Amino acid sequence: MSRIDSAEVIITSPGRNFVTLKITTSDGVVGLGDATVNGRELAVASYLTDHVAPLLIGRDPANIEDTWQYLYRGAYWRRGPITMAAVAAVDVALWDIKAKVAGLPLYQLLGGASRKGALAYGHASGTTTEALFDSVRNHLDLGFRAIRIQTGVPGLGQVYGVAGDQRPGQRYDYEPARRNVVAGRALPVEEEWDTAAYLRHIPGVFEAVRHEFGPDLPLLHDGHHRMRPIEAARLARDLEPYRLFWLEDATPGEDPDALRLIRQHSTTPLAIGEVFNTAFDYQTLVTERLIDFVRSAVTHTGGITHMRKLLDFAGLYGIRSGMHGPTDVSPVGMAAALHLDLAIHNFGIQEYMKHSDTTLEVFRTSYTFTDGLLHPGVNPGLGVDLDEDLAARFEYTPAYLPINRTLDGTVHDW
Ligand code: EZ4
Ligand code: CO
Repeated sequence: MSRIDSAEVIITSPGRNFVTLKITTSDGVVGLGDATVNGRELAVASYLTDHVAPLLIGRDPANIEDTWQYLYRGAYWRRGPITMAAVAAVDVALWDIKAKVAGLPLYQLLGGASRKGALAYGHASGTTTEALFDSVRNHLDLGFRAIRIQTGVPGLGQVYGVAGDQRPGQRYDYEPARRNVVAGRALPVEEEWDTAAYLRHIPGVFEAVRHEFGPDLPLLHDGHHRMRPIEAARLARDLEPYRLFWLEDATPGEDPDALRLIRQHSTTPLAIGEVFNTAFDYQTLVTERLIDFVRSAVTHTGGITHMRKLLDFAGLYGIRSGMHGPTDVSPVGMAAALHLDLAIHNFGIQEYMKHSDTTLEVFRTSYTFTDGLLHPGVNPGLGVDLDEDLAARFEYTPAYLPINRTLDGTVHDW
């Protein structure tokens, strides 16, 4: 029997922070798992190093389901983003090992390919409509066949999800977490937010985009959890003529009843779940058909083992996948998503923000993006190698997601 010999946590920051779990077996096989939780990286690193790695030594790496249940139930304190990212990292590393031992790309162990590649959507954004159009054209030139639309709002400064100083032709390079040091302390940036101004502005933006780019291009929009239920219902209704692929995170994730209210008023497809971490978070949303897409990331929702169950469950209700794929999911987490995307039947779309060149030097990936489709590649396992010497050169640097305040200074949902 093969044994787990070591489980090490590698923290690196090639432009942004990543936490990676590296499991090595007694046969010398190495598996990688992503454990990056944006802005809370050291919490999950400690969870793994102090409470999970010691438990793994000597276990059979082949028994993935058993290890998943052992960690999930054994913790007693079930669920939560830190716990589930830690469990996910172990799970993905063990799937990587199993597929390497089999000499197969991971998707083959998940049932093989159900499609040629995973339809990806890119993030177009602009502080003005003109800048947005330029960004959309840039994405079309890159081959994207589906595009998320975010814009600035008149009267507000920097808005979350919108790249700041974009120049024509420049690669979209928005990084949600920011390194902001005030008097020696890393603090979240504080941004202004006004929902009424946003609700007035967005329908016109979509009208302009449809006018410019036609009726066929799949368009998506992310509300970043910023609306109250009735505001979200209004926006979903106002956007109906523009036939969105989805409206994402219209309301805060912890309130599933809010989606029921949106549903009562609109046929705009709804997506939610990037801040969810178990299938239980989706139970009502799925059985009552309150959503159309599951936004979880493999990295944040218990790994391949748990995501597969969640997506099979959602598939019974006609609900499809739309996995989270921001730059804070590492290339290891992205590769895991792509293997699952390729294998499941109820795939919908995959979010794709290309990592920086520096990140891709540290994490060497075999996945490809061609003609709008992502493919995990055919290397055994996940198909990602980590250059540890290079990784060690990029030290952890605190970076946080912004805080939103309304014009009177109240902390706002987002
Ligand atoms: O806010 O990844 O759909 N994508 C997003 C992202 C998330 C960040 C949080 O870490 O909403 O930009
Ligand atoms: Co989102």
